[in-house]
Amino acid sequence: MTRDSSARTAVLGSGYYRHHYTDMKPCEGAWSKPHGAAAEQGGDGRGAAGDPWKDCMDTAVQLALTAGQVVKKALAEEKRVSTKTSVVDLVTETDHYVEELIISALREKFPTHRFIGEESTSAGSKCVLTDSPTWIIDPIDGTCNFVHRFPPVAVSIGFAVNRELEFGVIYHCTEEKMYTARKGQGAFCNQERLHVTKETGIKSSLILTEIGPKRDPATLKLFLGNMERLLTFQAHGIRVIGSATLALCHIASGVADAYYQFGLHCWDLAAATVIIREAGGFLIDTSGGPLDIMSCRVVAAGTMELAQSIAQELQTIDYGRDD
Ligand code: LIP
Repeated sequence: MTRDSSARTAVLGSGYYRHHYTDMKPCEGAWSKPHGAAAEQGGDGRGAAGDPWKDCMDTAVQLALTAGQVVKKALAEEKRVSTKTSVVDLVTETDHYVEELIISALREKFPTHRFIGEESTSAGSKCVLTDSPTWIIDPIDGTCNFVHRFPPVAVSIGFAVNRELEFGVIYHCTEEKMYTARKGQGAFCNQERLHVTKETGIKSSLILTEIGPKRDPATLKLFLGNMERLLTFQAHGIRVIGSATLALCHIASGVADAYYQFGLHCWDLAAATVIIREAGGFLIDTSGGPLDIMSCRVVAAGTMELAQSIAQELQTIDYGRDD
């Protein structure tokens, strides 16, 4: 991987899109230019005219796209892999490079804003949400997938002000899908409006989850026990795709009914929370109480009934808190 700053310039200096790798196709697509009625009403999930955070959201979409192309290119390349909290909690130089690319570009454009990034937090930066405008970034969600070249890999950028999530952007790097949502303006994937399912019962629902980085026998027993209880209720199936953000986007898209996990982080949740809520869905704590994005646990579903039913069946796996 070559380090240079043209990617950042491509986002900040050039208006829409000057790409940095000569062999990459121009950064245009259905999602890059709002069109038709969606554009007039600002209903493209990207903030209406006069929206104080529209420029921030447009910049987030451009950065997710540029970062996504860096990730897609690196997917096929040799990778230097190291571990973090456990032998299965992986990180590569591309995770660091992409996070630096995104945060340095945002810091230059929005010098007073705050940043929470997965890799800078792992390196010791504070992971605290304040009232200040704050960007919550996962440079590569699904790093284990990325290392194995397994397709579900995403870039996730969330934005909060006064501790309230305002918008979310998630880019599926291999399927070139841009998921966006602005609070109060709906959720979209490449301009297609998203809607959750109306499934209310565990029976006949399709559920997604993730294993999390802890693999000690006690944790695995709790994890498998949770799955077993939900399958005993005749859930149609449980899927593990290795990316929390893309699994949550599947709930927002209505291609699955619910998701639960212990061991994810605020950077996995921030953007996806806005996208699911704007698609008509619900996110709660695994205890059944309100969502806390710093709690390392979540249940998300198309209906509150299903979310609560799943929460009742879950035994807690403790991962502490991010903050
Ligand atoms: C991953 C999440 C996954 C979780 C992993 C890890 P990363 O994020 O997508 O749901 O099980 O432990 O947190 O590390 O690839 O950004």
